[in-house]
Amino acid sequence: MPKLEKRSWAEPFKIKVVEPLHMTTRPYREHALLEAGYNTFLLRSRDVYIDLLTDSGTNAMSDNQWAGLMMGDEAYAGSENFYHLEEKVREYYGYRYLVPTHQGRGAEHLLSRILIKPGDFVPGNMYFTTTRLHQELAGGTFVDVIVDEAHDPESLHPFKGNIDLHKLESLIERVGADRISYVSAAATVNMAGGQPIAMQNLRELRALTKKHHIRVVLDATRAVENAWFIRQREPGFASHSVAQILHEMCSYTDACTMSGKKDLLVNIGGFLALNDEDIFEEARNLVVVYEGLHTYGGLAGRDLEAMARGIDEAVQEDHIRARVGQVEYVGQRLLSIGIPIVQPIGGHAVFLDARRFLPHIPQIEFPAQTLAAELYLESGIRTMERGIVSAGRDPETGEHHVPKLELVRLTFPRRVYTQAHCDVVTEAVEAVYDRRTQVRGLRMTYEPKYLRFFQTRFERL
Ligand code: PM9
Repeated sequence: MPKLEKRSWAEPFKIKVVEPLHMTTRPYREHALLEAGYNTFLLRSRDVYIDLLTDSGTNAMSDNQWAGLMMGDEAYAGSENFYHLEEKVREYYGYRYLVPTHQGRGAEHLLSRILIKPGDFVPGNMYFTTTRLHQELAGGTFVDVIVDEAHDPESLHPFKGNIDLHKLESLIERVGADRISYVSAAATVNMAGGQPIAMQNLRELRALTKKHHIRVVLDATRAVENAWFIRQREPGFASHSVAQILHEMCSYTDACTMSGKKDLLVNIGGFLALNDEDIFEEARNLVVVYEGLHTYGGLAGRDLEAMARGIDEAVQEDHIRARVGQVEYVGQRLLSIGIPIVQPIGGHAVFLDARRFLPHIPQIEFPAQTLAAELYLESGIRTMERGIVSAGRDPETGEHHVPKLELVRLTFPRRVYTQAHCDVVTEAVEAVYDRRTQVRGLRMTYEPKYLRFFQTRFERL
């Protein structure tokens, strides 16, 4: 058996408030899953034991952040907390202007409406569900320009989030720079398995796009995790702080959309941050229509404050080492018992490779959705499908998008679960793996129009 990566550090916090967990029986879960149409999004949280559905808004806030809630300035206009957040965004991300939004997709909506004209193309390093939908709703077409290695769960490329600049160049040649709204660069790349983009790649992207006068928009949702990977893996960065790396990453881009519910350790919140004054003026006007006044963007003052304080904490080395280290720990344990996962291990989650886990189930019978359902049945652990269901349908043809990656995401909320929980998780995965040949696929019984993975219902074949 390969040796386990040694974990020579412990969580850099102690627990002050606890929330009881509920364990259920298998017959109970069988019933709950049936009621939920075999979709883990439709389970009630009280029926879940360890919740690895997402790291979005599920983080534990620090005592400092909770104290910040009491400092919420709930004025309709000009809240002090807005100015605090603006100061922190300028300090760590480096953009001049800030437009708060209720969460990441609020920022994506504003930006897409402003920058995309019908018939435009938006190249990016793999699609993300909400990001692509807003691009499409604005009349754009997403074009995947990520490196090929990103679509191969077994490739050990250290920067599988990189943009293939040849793919981007040939798109520019084919459609013309005028029809490219912007390049959408995510750090890290969620759907590829939480994989980072390299600083060198961002620099080269900046040079290429500058030549063609094309903007670059960073999806900074997990950019701190990306910065950590750059420090670990990219030559020349070992002695840089995570904060310095984050700042440099942003400096090669014109704007960012942000879901603060991830890196920034809050339960709700997001923003659009940018350098261009004209676009800022437009976003500041549009936010009033869709989110709320430009100094609160759909959030309470206390939420803005928690996010401002979260930025300071997110870039602390102890924190980010433990956060990514916990995911690494689970990934290494699963590898050591032969479970097929995406490698290298990502920043926010371990991704099970459902194709190799359940090779007898064809993709059209939803192997990743099936595996997520089986894991819940086995153990009460909730995970998320990231395969053909998440990929949705082509809006032109109505056909399923058929992604190469058919994954189940075991997503770790920040500062929530202990190493003992992690061990229980690996044992549950192993138990399903041992009986994998008996598992049968699923059939769709209901499919909503947008972001179907949230609400689609299935039955067992
Ligand atoms: N990500 C996640 O679980 C939330 C639910 S799935 C849609 O991974 C990126 C890279 C994300 C992301 C949300 C958003 C949208 C944008 N970019 O959920 O609207 O991972 O705050 O952010 C989820 P909001």
